[in-house]
Amino acid sequence: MSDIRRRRTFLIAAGSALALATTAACSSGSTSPGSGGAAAGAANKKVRLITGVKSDPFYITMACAAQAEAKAKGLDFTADGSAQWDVSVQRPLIDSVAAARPDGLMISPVDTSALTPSLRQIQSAGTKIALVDTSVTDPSVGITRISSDNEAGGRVAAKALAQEMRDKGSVIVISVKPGISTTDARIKGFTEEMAKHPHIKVLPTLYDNDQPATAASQIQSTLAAHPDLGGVFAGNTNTGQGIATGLKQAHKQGKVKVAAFDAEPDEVSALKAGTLQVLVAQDPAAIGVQAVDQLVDAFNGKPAKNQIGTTMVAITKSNMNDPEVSKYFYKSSC
Ligand code: T6T
Repeated sequence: MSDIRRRRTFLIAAGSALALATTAACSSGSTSPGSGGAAAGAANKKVRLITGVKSDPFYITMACAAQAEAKAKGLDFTADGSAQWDVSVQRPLIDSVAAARPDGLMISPVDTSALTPSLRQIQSAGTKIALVDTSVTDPSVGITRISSDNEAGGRVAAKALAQEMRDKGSVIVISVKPGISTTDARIKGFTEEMAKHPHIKVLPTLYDNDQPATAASQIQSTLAAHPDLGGVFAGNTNTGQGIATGLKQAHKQGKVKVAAFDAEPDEVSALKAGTLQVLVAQDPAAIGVQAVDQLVDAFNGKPAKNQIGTTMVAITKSNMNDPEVSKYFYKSSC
């Protein structure tokens, strides 16, 4: 297969959203990501980032790129994040931002509705909100929503897993918790696509609360109850990590096929070892950069793009050493 064709086979264009993203970058008049300088309107504006989980390499990668872009655009930027995926942990961070009344807030809300009243209050006090990665159900919150096309990512995971499973056996989805816009969309896309494979039985979804140890024990109890288990879809990094651990503990690595979202270091190592078979990597850096640029446009009186879709990449052992692919591996530090 030619290089170009091979390259095309792993990029998952976020459909029209990706086209929109490209269009946005070109037509909104904003300087392209990474370029220096910003019109006077944005100079020294205060922008705060609150991520879903501070220690998560997906959000670390996003924050590093956003920090660099904010510096290049002359913004006063700081990043923070929850210690764990929990409304009661993220709410105090939001409250402290509300008190500081920054010019811009980039946030990955850990729930689609519980934090909306606080976000609406911040927005009505004049802070421009960019929703990055996760979002909220209320369409009035945020000048822009920037994320992967998570349903499409779930569909790709289902297609890849069905192929790995030779289109037969049982499969289970393990994810974080219900009520997260991104992982809910992945599950939707996955189960709708898997419904097209009549010889694959989809077991009830399990939730691990973003705890790898929980995912590890869940996969082992599933194996005990369903000896024909042939595949697993892991909804995010910690779940992918936990499933890899659980399969190794059960001596089933490589026998039970796994498609996992994201590409944090432990997932990449598990892919290399053959414990995971497919990673659906996102582009958290692009999400961070695009959010900074949309806020700069807004500070300069330009219209923001309501919805921006960023790229995802299907990574396997066979393409993971391609620099065009490995550039999507997440970082654990800047
Ligand atoms: O998968 C990402 C992110 O897109 C999702 O919203 C929450 O989990 C991650 O941060 C990975 O742990």
